[in-house]
Amino acid sequence: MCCCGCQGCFVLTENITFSCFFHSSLPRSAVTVNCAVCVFPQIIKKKSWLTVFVSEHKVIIVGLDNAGKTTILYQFLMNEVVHTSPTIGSNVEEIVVKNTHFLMWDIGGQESLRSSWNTYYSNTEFIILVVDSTDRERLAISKEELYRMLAHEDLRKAAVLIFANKQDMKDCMSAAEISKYLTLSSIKDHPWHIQSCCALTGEGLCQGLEWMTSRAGLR
Ligand code: G3D
Ligand code: MG
Repeated sequence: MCCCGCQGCFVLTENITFSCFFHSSLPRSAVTVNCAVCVFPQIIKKKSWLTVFVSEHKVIIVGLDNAGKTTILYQFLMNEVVHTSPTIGSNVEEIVVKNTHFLMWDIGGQESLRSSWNTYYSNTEFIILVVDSTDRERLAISKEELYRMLAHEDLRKAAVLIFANKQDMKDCMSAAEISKYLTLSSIKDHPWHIQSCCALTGEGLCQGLEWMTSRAGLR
């Protein structure tokens, strides 16, 4: 179903949401999918007079598949764990923290989707990189993706929050270990912060959001 209630545009698999290019700068609470026919009525309906004057900070949530990106997004939004399926395309939600509005794009992390991450980069102020702290084998790939993003012109001014997720799991790597492996201390041209967390309980997520909120205030 389209986000304006229109039924006829797309057939969606349960738990998979799509986001529409036209709505990238619009605040919303829950997004399913938009069709061309519905775009303009939707703009009028969703963009209330109040929110026209509120500046919004665009955030992309990236990381390999299964890292916990979608779980984190919905913990932010609802403070509860939602059942997730691999994200095809993206989910987008508006999160408001202390009057700071973040428009968060959770982007699918499967290998086949990573080459299209750059289509989301324009106007991004924050990158949230989610790392599965138990996934030692693929940490090198996360590192490669991180440095590829940091070198991208459209992300020149972006700040990076790294979530070392799944800290509840036995034998997980600590945030310090991940930081060392990712050589975060060598990053001088982007503000960064690493935060250990558990998306299932929400532990550590607020601290990450607080860091982002404090940085958003500096812009
Ligand atoms: P993704 O969006 O990065 O691909 P998801 O990842 O949010 O879909 O999460 C992938 C799986 O990891 C889900 O399990 C989810 O419940 C689990 N997960 C996410 N965060 C944590 C965490 O902090 N700790 C633990 N133990 N598991 C977590 P399923 O079983 O549904 O595939
Ligand atoms: Mg996902």
